Amino acid sequence: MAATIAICDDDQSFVELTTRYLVFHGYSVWSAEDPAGFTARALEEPPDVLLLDMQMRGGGGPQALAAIRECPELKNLKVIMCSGMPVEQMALWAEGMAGVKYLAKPFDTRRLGQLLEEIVPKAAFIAFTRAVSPQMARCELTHLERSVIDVKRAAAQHEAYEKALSKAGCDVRRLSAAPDLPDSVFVEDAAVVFDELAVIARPGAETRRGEVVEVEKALSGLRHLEKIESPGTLDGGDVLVAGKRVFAGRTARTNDEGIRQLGLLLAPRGYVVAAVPVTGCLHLKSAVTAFDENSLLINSKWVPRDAFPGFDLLEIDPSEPYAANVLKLGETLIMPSAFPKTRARLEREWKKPVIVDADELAKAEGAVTCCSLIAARRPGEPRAGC
Ligand code: CIR
Repeated sequence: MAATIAICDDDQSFVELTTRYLVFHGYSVWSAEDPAGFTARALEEPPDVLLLDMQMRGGGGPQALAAIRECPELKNLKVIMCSGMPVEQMALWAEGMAGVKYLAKPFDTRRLGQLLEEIVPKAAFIAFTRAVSPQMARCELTHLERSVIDVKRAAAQHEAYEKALSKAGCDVRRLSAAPDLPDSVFVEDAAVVFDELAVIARPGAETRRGEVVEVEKALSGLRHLEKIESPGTLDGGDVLVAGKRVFAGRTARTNDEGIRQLGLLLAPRGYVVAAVPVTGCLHLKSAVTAFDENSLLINSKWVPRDAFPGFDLLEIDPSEPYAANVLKLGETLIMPSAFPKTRARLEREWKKPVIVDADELAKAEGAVTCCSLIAARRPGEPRAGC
């Protein structure tokens, strides 16, 4: 989750400008105009960092800092003191106080950004997610028989999955829910995010086209956007990115025109797109995903091995055809609990994956990559499996 920054300052225009900057950079922010107001709220809603003004009408920052250090719940709080005074003078005021940094006003907001990065390093990835729709039972199904979906159980599994994403280093951002769109939890299909741009998909299933609107809004502040246009269709779940090599599944959802447009959008940025035939499953990434930059987990009954020259290919256990969908984030590999035999193979060949229950979501033909849309926070962050 995003780090929370509290601002304690009685200068409203400073608070407004700084809040705008911080929110734009993905922080949660709240403010108080005096130390008493700050302490009361901080006990309810502890921040990660306090931006504390030195000279407020109702009492100075140094006294406030001393009071915070005496409060057991807040004594370890990281503080950035700010004032119109020179930094050296501020440092004298708070001499000997651990966990305090200084910023002289007016300050360059980028300097504030750098200080915050040092104090609370941001997550390496942003993971967009979306709540399970109460209408999930009406989801699209292609290769599975319809079975009763326990929406509450699916939602609980989805929440646990979001926690696993956080633990893996993601800043998890839930998009506003779309209760009328049964498949909206599967955000992966609405876009593909690269370091240089994001491509807004045009889902092959008409019932899913409305899902892209909110995803496009969310990505617009983060990346340059391009779009797959009619008559092209493309689902994000059909696009496997491994460095500059991009594989696009030719499926019932993604057509040749969609793949052609993707290739044209990516070529100027140095990516090479290869079309891959897929049979027997919904998306390319139902059949193959990456468990490290050079290694793919594959079900070669659904996708040919020779489509991936130069990669090490690990076969799933044949008794677990749906096991090839795993989500790699930095050093973490997330995998569903339903595939113990393939998991044992992965543990032998790679290392222990993080296991989540996803069987209720799987009844809607979804798997672990489908429930999030991952964007590297810093370009170049290794994220095989996207
Ligand atoms: C669909 O058929 O579109 C949904 N019920 C499942 C989508 C799963 N998404 C994915 O594999 N990327």
